[in-house]
Amino acid sequence: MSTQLREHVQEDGDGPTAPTDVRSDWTSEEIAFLFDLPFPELLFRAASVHRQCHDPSRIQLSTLLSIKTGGCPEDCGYCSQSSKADSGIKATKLMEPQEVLQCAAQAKDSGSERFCMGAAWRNPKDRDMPKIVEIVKGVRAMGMETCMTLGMLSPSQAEMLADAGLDYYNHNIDSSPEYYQRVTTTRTMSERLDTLSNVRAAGMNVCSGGIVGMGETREDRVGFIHTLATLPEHPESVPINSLVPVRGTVLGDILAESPVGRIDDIEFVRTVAVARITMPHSAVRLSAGRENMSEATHALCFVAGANSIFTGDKLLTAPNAGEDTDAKMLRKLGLSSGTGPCSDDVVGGRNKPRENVL
Ligand code: SAM
Ligand code: DTB
Ligand code: SF4
Repeated sequence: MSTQLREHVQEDGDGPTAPTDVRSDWTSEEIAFLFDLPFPELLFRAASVHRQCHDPSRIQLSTLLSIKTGGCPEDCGYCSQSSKADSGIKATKLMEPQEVLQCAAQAKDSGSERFCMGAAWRNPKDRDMPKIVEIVKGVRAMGMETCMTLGMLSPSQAEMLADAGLDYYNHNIDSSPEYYQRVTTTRTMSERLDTLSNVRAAGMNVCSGGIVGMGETREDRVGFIHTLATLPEHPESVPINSLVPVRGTVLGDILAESPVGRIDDIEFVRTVAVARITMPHSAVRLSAGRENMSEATHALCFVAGANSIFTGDKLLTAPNAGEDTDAKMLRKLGLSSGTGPCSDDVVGGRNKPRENVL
């Protein structure tokens, strides 16, 4: 191994207790090296980085709501909401602000800190923006952090959302650049990256991650993390979804026939650990796919540096673990909700959330 690589991945010497640098110059070789480490060593390094930057006993809780479901013109092979899928999801119109606020109030009562709203759009139309702005202002006025995922944004739409007070914008890169074009043909990775840079330029916090278990290779997972970890600024929030295979979607049908494409639990935990090491200050969120994940795998993910989950019985359209199950698990593991003070310094963005800063 080169001297440079040894230094960056801290193979020896001070190892994982060396000060945690934030780097945007990770090489694919370094990331592949981390993925290849003996599992206990990888976990130890990830856990060490985690406690330098975060309170390891705290898990941030977010809740999702689909504010406009189905009928999406994009052809993302994993998604039940694509109009190309035969998933039985009924297309709806954009919800009225009052209905959204009622759902947000319920989420707040259940202890959720952030309300994440998703729309099955390629991009919002300008005529949708006044309602979206009203929703952001309303949820924020309730004292919750706000996040939206509405598809691609123009610079002026990003400005509008930032002006309304939106704290986070979610826009996933989803996989490696190579695998992405096999999964979605109606848009490019470079368009995804343009939206991320519009969100950044508008001063909002960036939430961007992806999906594993779509039949991609280890090399694709390296490329996925490499793309995120070499962004000029790391996303404040990195959701790691495990594919929820939905019948009637291209990937759901393939994986139903050939479950070998499903991701192994240890490989999932490795992905979380490598995300933690390469993006030390980001919140790493266990997103879709927790419903069938064992408590033991959850526990390994939390050791590996995951520090956020989606709560509630439903994601956007797919089922989720559910509040009681999560509350029981967090209690059993001695973890509490919230993000605690030690990571207060990491979030930029002009709409810096008031309390539970990631
Ligand atoms: N239309 C917007 C977009 O594509 O950015 C927002 C909604 S989209 C449903 C948000 C994210 O959900 C996707 O980028 C993908 O990472 C995740 N997702 C969708 N379907 C999924 C599935 N079946 N399993 C796991 N993650 C999924
Ligand atoms: C993210 O990365 N995962 C969430 C959120 N961001 C919008 C969505 C998961 C969707 C899972 C499939 C569904 O519910 O339809
Ligand atoms: Fe549409 Fe988003 Fe689903 Fe793709 S992931 S089909 S853009 S809702």
